[in-house]
Parts: sequence; structure tokens; C-alpha cells
Amino acid sequence: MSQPQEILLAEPRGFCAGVDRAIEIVERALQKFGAPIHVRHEIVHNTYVVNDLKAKGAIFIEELAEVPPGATLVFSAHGVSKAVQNEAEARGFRIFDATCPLVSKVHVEVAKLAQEGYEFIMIGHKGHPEVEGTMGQLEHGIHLVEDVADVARVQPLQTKLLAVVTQTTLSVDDAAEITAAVRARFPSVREPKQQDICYATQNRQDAVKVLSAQVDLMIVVGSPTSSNSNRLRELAVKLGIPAYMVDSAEELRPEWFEGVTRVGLTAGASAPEILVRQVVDRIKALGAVSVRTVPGMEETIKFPLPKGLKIEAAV
Ligand code: 10G
Ligand code: SF4
Repeated sequence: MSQPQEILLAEPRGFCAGVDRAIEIVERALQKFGAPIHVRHEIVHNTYVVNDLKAKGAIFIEELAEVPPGATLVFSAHGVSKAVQNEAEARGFRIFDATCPLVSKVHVEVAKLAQEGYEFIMIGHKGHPEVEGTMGQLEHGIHLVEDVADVARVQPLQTKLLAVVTQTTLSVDDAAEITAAVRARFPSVREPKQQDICYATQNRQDAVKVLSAQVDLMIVVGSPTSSNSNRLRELAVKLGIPAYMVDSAEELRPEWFEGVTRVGLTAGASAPEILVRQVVDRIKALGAVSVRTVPGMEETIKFPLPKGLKIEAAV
């Protein structure tokens, strides 16, 4: 007789501090200024979150030309280039910047080192908005590498003042391997004091590593556009566990759970807990009998809201 099926929940999972803050910025802007609030790019890469904010009056756009004069505009958590920032200011919008402070920190570092004459090698995924935003802090001098093979091809103009920066949501292990290849080719390259991959990415990947040793299937809640969610699924697969990413409980397929005793469940940094709860209910309906959390790193970090959206002190 087969054993009863159990669900093991990863900890931490789901929303990070940057996502919490970004969503709160849009919600507070809606409360304070009324609908519509325009948001450049999906505030975070999650279908549920975007649809929920749309229902409350947010309008998501990619081009600033789509935003009417005088409108309130929010930049997504992934950050924007200097060109986008300058254009938005020139068009006179009321702007709230929901760029995660940990992404802004990378932007500041790039600007500071560029002043000192540095050129950059950026490790990241081509076309991702965070990569466009970070590379777009400078007009030139940032070279993108996506993998170890790219490191052999990259051609900086000089190698004396060269620094590495990375996207915040990369695979920690892949980034370490690519950084090692950069170091091998350019031994004097400057590396970030603390890696640019953020605490939330690191903690969610660490939790998947712990969970993968205990389960025979991994489900990741996240949208297809979410880089960090994709990395969680890939990591479980690399560790030898069949893994699927779902945007909602409806996407779960009964055949995935056949013969499975322990199901691991996690969620990307942009995936809300309500979806995790719905996935748990669906897996239970398919036959799982118990749920338990596998304890992991506790997260207490919280970022302040921008000026103008903080709750005003009562007078
Ligand atoms: O993982 P990515 O960068 O695709 O973004 P996300 O919206 O799915 O999750 C939150 C992470 C960021 C805002 C990037 S710093
Ligand atoms: Fe910020 Fe990290 Fe969350 Fe990105 S994944 S929004 S860098 S905390």
C-alpha cells in the first residue's frame, strides 16, 4: 500500500520586502490620488498581483507615450534606466519610484564607479527589465554576459578598471560560476563587497535546496515572466527532483502527483501567499493528507515607503 501524501512548505517563500513595498506604493497611490494610476511595466512579475491592481484602477504600460499629461506614474520594482527616468521627468508626471532599494543600491554603485572610470561586466538575462534598468544607468561601458561562454567573448575597452555587477535574482550557483570565469580572465576585476544577488533570492534558493533533499516532487508558484521563480524550479530540477511552476492552482495536473509521497511547495518573490493556499487546497483535493512547514531563515527586513506616500502623523 502506498504511503499517505504529505505537502512540505518551504520557508521562506513568496513575497520579499521589495515586492511588498512596490505593491503598497501602487495601492497607496490609488488611495491618495484615485484611479487611474499608471505603472510602467508589471509592478512585479505576477499575473494575480497585476490583475488585482488592474481591478483597483492601475493601468500598466510599457511606453511613457501611453501615459497622459499630468498623470501619476509608478516605476516597477525592477527599476528603470536613466533615459526612462529623464523622459518621465521631462513629461512632468507625478512619479513614485517602486524600484527595490536593493536594485537602486546597484544603480548607485554603478554610477559611483563609473565616475572613477570603471567599465562593467554585468551578469544577467538579456531583455529582463532589471538588466535594462541597471545597464541603462550609463550610456556605455556595461557589457552583458549571460553565461561562462559569454565571458570569453566580452571585449572591454580596458581591463585596469573593471567591475562586476549582477542582476539580483540570478541562480546563486550559476552567478558564482560565471563570476569565477570573469575573475579567471580579468584577475584584477572588482567584485561587489556584498554580492548583488539579494537576500530574498539567496534565502528562497537555500530553502529549495533543503526541501529538495526531502521531497520527490517540487511545485513552484510563480508566473512565467518571473526570473526568480524560474530559477527555483530549475534549481530543484538540477538537484534531481521533477519540478513544475504554476501561475495558479488550476494549472496543477493530477498525473504529476501519482506515486508521490512528499510534495515540496515554494513560491517566487512575486507570488502571493493566497495562491500558495489555493495550491495546497488543490493538492489536498487530489489526495494529500497533511501539510507542514520546513523551517528556514527568518526574514524581518522591511523597506520604507517613498516620501509622499507615508501615512501622515495625526495632528
Ligand atoms: O524575478 P524577477 O526579476 O523577474 O521579478 P519578479 O517581479 O518576479 O520578483 C520580484 C523581483 C524583482 C522586482 C526584481 S529585483
Ligand atoms: Fe528587492 Fe530582492 Fe525582492 Fe528584487 S527579489 S525586489 S532585489 S528584495
